[in-house]
Amino acid sequence: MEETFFMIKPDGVRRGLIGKVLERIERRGFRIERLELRSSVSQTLIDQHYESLVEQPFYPAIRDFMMSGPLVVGILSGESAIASWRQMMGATRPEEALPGTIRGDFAQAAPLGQTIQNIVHGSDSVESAAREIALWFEKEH
Ligand SMILES: Nc1nc2c(ncn2[C@@H]2O[C@H](COP(=O)(O)OP(=O)(O)OP(=O)(O)O)[C@@H](O)[C@H]2O)c(=O)[nH]1
Ligand SMILES: [Mg+2]
Repeated sequence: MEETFFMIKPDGVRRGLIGKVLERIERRGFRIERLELRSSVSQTLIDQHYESLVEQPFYPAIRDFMMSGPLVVGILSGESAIASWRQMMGATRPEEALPGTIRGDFAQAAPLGQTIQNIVHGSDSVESAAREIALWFEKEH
């Protein structure tokens, strides 16, 4: 059994997709270990979450987007949960995400110069899952 951290980003919440995303998670057979709506998150928390991207030129737009509204965070468990959830999310860029994936079914390519809005997040390795679970669920905010 493996645990992964997942998120429904502000675009997913804004568009009323919480139920549809959770329905897919349950249908696939993951166990939802934790689930919380966070109505606002600090810049520090987002910067820590995306610590590997903070230096990128496109990062400020991502930070603004992630702080633009409520988001849902949670922990899933299951066999190969990290890779399975990434598969269900689809590719980072909506125009590359296959139909059948969450991003491929619900997200559109960002207009030129605008931040990618891709509805969901999932940890990309065992190390990042442990780091993100600790960051979002085991620290004071
Ligand atoms: N503009 C721009 N944004 C990017 C680029 N690469 C990544 N991003 C944004 O940064 C976020 C994090 O990038 P990654 O961690 O590489 O992608 P990901 O794991 O599929 O997405 P997350 O679930 O958000 O972590 C993405 O969701 C995008 O919004 C890029 O080359 N250009
Ligand atoms: Mg990532």
